[in-house]
Amino acid sequence: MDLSPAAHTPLHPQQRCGQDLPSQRGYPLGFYVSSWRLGLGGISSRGACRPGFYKASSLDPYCMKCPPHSYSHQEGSSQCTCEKSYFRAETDPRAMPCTRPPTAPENPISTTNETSITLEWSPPRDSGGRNDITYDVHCKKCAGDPRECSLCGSVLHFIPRQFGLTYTKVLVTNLLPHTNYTFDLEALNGVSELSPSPNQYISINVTTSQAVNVILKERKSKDSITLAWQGPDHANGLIVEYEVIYYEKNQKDQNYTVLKTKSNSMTVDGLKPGTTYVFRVRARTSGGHGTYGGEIELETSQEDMLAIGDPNQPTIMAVSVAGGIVLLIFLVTCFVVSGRHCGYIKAKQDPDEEKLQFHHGQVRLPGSRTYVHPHTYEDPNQAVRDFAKEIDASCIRIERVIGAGEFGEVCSGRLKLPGKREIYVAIKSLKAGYSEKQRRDFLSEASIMGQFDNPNIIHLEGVVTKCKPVMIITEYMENGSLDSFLRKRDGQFTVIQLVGMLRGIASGMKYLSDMNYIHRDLAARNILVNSNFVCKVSDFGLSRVLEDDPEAAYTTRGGKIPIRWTAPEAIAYRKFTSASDVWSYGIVMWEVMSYGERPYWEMSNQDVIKAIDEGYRLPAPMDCPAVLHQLMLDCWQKARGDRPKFGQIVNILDKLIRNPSCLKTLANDAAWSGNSLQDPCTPDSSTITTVDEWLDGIKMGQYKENFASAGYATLDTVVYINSSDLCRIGVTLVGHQKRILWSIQNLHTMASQMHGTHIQV
Ligand code: ACK
Repeated sequence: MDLSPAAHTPLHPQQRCGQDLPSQRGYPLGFYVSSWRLGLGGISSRGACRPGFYKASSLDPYCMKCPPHSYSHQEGSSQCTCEKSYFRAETDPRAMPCTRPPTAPENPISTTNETSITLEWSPPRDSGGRNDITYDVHCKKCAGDPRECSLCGSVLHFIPRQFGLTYTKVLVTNLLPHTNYTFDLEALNGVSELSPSPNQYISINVTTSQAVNVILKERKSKDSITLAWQGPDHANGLIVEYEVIYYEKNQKDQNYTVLKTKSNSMTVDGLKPGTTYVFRVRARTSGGHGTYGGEIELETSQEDMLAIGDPNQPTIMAVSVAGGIVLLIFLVTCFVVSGRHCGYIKAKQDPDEEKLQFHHGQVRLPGSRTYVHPHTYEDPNQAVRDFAKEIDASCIRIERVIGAGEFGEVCSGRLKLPGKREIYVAIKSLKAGYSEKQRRDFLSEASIMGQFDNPNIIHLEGVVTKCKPVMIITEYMENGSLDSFLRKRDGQFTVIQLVGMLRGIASGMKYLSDMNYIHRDLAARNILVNSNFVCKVSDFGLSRVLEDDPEAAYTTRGGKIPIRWTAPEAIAYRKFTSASDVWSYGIVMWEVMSYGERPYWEMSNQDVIKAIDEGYRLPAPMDCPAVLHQLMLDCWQKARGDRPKFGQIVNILDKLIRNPSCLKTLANDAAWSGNSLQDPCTPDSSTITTVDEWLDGIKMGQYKENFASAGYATLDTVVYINSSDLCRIGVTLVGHQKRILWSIQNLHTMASQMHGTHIQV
């Protein structure tokens, strides 16, 4: 069998079935084609053009048929009038069809970086018949209540510009910290201003984070440093406390300390003389934690002395004394209220491994950890109290059931806390008749989730434990879990949008690994997607890997593990680390790039384990950029030390987003390597003899009749099919087209590699 490369050209991401790609800017392809020229056929007995025809100039020899979406009712018309809702721009030739404004841009996605945001979107579904689309971005700023929104004014910077954008991406900088913004993305074309209807737009809501940036003053002695700082300019609520993190320069990985205070100053003592320390401060308001401000490096003095050149010494002394007292009261209160569990304690998942360190009345963190395993608490209810806010059940309105979890139903609803605006939430409830252990395990998810504060980690609103049913309330993610979301939208995103989603997940995982939290069940089904297509890592229950995940299977050692997503060392001897999470992340990348395909398809778990052990890895999904497949392969390095860290993955993806040209080379362009698993979409070519068998083999049997009636009777004819042929045959879904074209390509490759090195699925 021979297959010319042109025979299976992939679809352009924006191309829809039966729709040609645009040609000349502004005008639809072929509008000038002479099919509208009808010669004498359009001339009446009196020599004038008949209705439905026109002649632009009396010198023209022919009458022209009115172009699409226009008409002429009278004889002798010199031009045709546009139908209702269609228009002709001043510069449009009369022979050009009338066009209309575009629909709204689609699939908006935002990436927030403190006070700057990148917005990206897909072109409108309907361009209105034109090819001169531009985009305008309008911005509103809302202080909590949507009724209090105002225009953003000219303080924001839009790069490359705010109006008349020709690309589907813009960077917005200079945003206020911790503020809600709404960006309306509007698509326009050459006739938008002629239409009386408002332009169609789509909104993206984003919230910037809040940083404490400025450390105003400092005072140093040989073993202490006093800091004072200014709170964020625009906090999103009352400041509850500040958190100061510090460590010896270059020693962050060994040891750092987190302290809390309600004051705007703090004296940190017990420091080494003549040593440089790095400090960062963040605020916590009723709305949650802000981001840490920039790093400040300060060196303790060799001798006891006050900072030179500080004109505010008396003030700072007073502030520091006040701060010290507040801090002391705060710490004492914590000890009284929480027993041994004050502030942050070590973040290890094995409760026995390390002991807490107390030092100078502070809680010291061995290593760079802040995650606290609920098992480190003698009383797990205390962990819930420490990390999750108790919500009064009367503030919650349950609206509908959206799914089922191990412990009970998952519902959507609304939460209205006093003094706050109503928000949509997801509500997980614990079904009646639970045991104490089930209650503890159920609530452990809240104790874990409540410690995280990151835009790519699902946010805990609080818990209801004082009445039944016991509930966990989280932010609502409109698009549900990532795997089903992608399956529903097969082929609908640009590669950059997919990379944006992957970047979000990697960033959430970096945050978790920085906190020394190991997820163990990272998979697309455990990622949730909101209305802006922001992906957030979820599913933090203690027992979930064992019980809740339908993918988890028992291993020979008795553990229950989601085999297809899990690194070999974790399957073999339960070595779960951030590096094993990286392996799972590689599988998530594959799931995303294949729009929710099942990893290793229908292979059995045993075959997957064997294939991986023999060195086989998943091949690149259809249309997957080569760099992304390479990154997946890196995540699947056998030696876990050779896998990239999440921080490196975020950096790589950031670079790709900044330089999309790196994504142009597709992995499928290269010949199959011996390191690939055979595509299950391509059945064993030696056993296929008919088109029907082939279609059944790739689960596209529903198109048998379409192929037959289009005259594709033998496999030889099938191999020349391209995407336009598929449209004509009646295969209109992009996902199905991709599957068929990919299979054709692989049929061809298989034929030339028959009896080759691939393992049989
Ligand atoms: O794919 P889904 O719609 O997304 O179905 C599952 C179901 O509940 C059972 O887990 C959905 N789900 C879970 N948490 C949330 C959430 N925070 N927001 C929206 N849907 C959620 C999940």
